Order: sequence, then C-alpha cells, then structure tokens
Amino acid sequence: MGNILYSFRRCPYAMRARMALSIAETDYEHREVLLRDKPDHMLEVSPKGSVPVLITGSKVLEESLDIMRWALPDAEFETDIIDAIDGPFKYHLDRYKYASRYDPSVKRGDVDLSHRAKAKDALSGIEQRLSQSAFICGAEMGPTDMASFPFIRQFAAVEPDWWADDNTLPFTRDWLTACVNSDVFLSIMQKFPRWKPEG
Ligand SMILES: N[C@@H](CCC(=O)N[C@@H](CS)C(=O)NCC(=O)O)C(=O)O
Repeated sequence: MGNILYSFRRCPYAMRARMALSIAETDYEHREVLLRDKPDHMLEVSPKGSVPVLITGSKVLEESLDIMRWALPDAEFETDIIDAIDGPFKYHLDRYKYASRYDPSVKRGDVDLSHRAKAKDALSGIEQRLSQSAFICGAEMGPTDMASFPFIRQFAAVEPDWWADDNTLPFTRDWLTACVNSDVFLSIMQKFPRWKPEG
C-alpha cells in the first residue's frame, strides 16, 4: 500500500504537511475528511482524531511537523520561530478569532482585540527576521516559512481591512502575500471531494 494522507483543505497544520510533501514530490493518496465526520479508518490508526495524518508503510505520523520532517529529512527547521507560532501565536489567534468560545460574555462573531494584540506580539521575531531577508530561511521560501505562514494567513483573514491598513508588521505582510501567491501553496489548495471508503 502506498502513502495515505488524511487532510482537511483549510487546516493550517494540514497545509504545512501538504507543502512539505509537495516540494519533496512524495506520492500519496489524498483523503479529504470532514472534521465533524472523520473516517473510521483514520480514527483506527490515529485515535486522537486530528489532521493531518500520514500513513507510510507501517508508520503513522500524526503530527504535522513530524510529517514535514519525514518528507524533508535534510531540511533545517527554525524551531524557535515554529514554537512561537504553534504556542503563543496560535493560542492568541484562537482567542482573537473565536472569542465567544473562550469568553461567554463575548457575542458570537465578535473578535477580542486584546488577543489580537498579543498574537501580533508573538510575530515580532518573524518581523525582525523578515526585515533582513525576503523569507525566514533566506531568499527562497523554505520549511520554516511553510510551517508558519498558514497560521498567519488565518490571522490576516479575520479582519482583512485591518491587516491591510496596519503598518506595524510591514515585512510580515509582504512576506505573507508572497507565500500565499507561491506556486507550492496554490498547488496544495486545490479542492478535493470528501473521501469515502469504497463499498
Ligand atoms: N498538533 C497537531 C494539531 C493538528 C490539529 O489540531 N488539527 C485540527 C484541524 S486544523 C484538527 O484536526 N482538529 C480536530 C477537530 O477539529 O476535530 C499537528 O500539528 O498536526
């Protein structure tokens, strides 16, 4: 059996895994899932129930960064940058974007600007790096960029007018535009119908 990836198009963790598999030119069967109705087989091999999951030979990789590392064994990942994204940035992004889930006094659909400010603070390391080179890893997009920008794309999309007008992270804004327009990103955002087991 070949490689199988359980994925969800809009999940930023799945995006980073798909980009790594794409640039590594790894063959795999793409299985698009609905998060509210995950396939039995996915849950059998990975009971924690998050995407992405890559099944390769007898191994099951159920962490997006493990999939990136498996696909790109020689790549260097800047873990301080990725830790800031997966840790404080993601924490505040969720509380900014889905404020009412975390604070019952907030009206559904409203954002929490205090968490927007803290999420922005968590981007200061990236902004600093991007003031020196077009991408985090240098002149070309690399693994740390791919691991990071899908989350910042989500942040920018919460209030697109604010993101476009806010001038405090100019390097990050230009970099994000370049990343979302890159061939690798456009190629991994193609739409797949939901996967269903045969029979
Ligand atoms: N640490 C995991 C996180 C993956 C994750 O949280 N994925 C979300 C979708 S973006 C998910 O599958 N959540 C489970 C659900 O919504 O049921 C990784 O890096 O792969």
